[in-house]
Amino acid sequence: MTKPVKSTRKPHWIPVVAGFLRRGNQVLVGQRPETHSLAGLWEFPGGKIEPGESPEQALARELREELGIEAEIGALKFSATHTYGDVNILILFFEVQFWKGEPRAKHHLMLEWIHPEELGSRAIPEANKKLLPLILKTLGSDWQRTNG
Ligand code: DGT
Repeated sequence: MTKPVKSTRKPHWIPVVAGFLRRGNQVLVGQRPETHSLAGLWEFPGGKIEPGESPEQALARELREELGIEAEIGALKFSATHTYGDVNILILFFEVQFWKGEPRAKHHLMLEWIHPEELGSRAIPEANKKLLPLILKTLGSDWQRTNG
């Protein structure tokens, strides 16, 4: 009988949330600050879930801290896993359709509203590159439903 191979280290999973904020047919992206990992890359606003928070609470907090808005967190669109060296992330992407206030770059180097197709030519996190077809499909089909 073969025994299952035991790993000496437990995988370390970091739960992360990110939001798709839309304006017309554009989506909001922010450029990661110099002081953080993946500096300069364009990401969807969000961050790590803190202990005791639900994913929605975490995303609402991150959007308050990063953009200065009070947001109503919508539907979970999809989740994915990604490994950066010895760090594993589980990332949940939510739709965010309603918020109070105008997003300001309180954390990012800058914010931009872009057409989703533009994501393909931007420097974005590896995790999102892998997910690009799914991201485009999600944003594309939503817009068709909302706009037309
Ligand atoms: P901190 O304060 O340094 O713990 O940072 P947080 O809580 O703002 O979290 P952050 O942004 O450093 O961690 C999010 C992780 O998820 C990071 O490894 C980058 C990765 N990630 C991949 N795609 C995205 C995305 O679209 N948005 C965000 N926010 N993070 C992403």
